[in-house]
Amino acid sequence: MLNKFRLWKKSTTSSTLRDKINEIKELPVPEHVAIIMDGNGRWAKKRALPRIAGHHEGMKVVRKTTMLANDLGVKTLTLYAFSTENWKRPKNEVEYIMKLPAEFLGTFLPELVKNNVQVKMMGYKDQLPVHTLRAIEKAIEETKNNNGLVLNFALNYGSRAEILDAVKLVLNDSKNGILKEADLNEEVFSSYLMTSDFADPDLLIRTSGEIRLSNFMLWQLAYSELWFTEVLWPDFNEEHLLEAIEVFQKRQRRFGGI
Ligand code: V07
Repeated sequence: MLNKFRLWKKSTTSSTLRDKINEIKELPVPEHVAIIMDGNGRWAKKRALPRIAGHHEGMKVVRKTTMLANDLGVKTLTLYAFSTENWKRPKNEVEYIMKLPAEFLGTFLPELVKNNVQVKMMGYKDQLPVHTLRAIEKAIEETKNNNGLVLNFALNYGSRAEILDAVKLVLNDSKNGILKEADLNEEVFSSYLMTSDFADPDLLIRTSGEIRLSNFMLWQLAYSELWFTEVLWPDFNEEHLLEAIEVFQKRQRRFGGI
């Protein structure tokens, strides 16, 4: 009887998004999802649009992804919005991208507040334009007491620099007698990284068909499930996120079975 039911359920292809969400919620959902939002420029090029049009479209996908992750009960969503390498892009493109946090928050901050989302940021703040940093810090402040999804933007972030800086902090604490060599272990070292507030990602998603980490959370992704898709970030929708989480759940089940 149970098998029959399962068979019937499997062959039902017309299940709505809501059904799928509820199905996924029955199994453990990854607590921390990290996403490399790649393919915005290529999406624009395919449509003969300027690259900035792809970034703007990608921004809308950030909102939809955040809302679904929150709905699913994901605890932390880390989005790679800008790498330390991205400064090499044309000046006008960088200037445009740096206006996106303020535009995003100008439009969606009330919704984030209403949905109990907490905004955070990791990365090198010093090099960011003041208008960019001000907008983000206002959002961090206004959402600091929320206890739903943590929406963590990696902005001007690079993992090797992060690790190197952690080593320097460790050396300094060692010199000052705050940290003894014998007390340094993986957990303690982790606390010197920018991600000290977060658990390691359970699932990494990268869009746009590149099978690389590109200097993103190298230490933190040591044991994470990796999911790569050809879908370009502006085309990434609810179905795609659910698919990635479904695959994650299947892998976890197999792992648990052995
Ligand atoms: C950016 C849109 C998404 C695709 C990837 C590149 C372009 C949202 C933000 C953002 C950042 C901080 C914050 C609120 C929103 C953002 C950058 C680029 C730099 F508090 N999208 N988005 N920031 N893109």
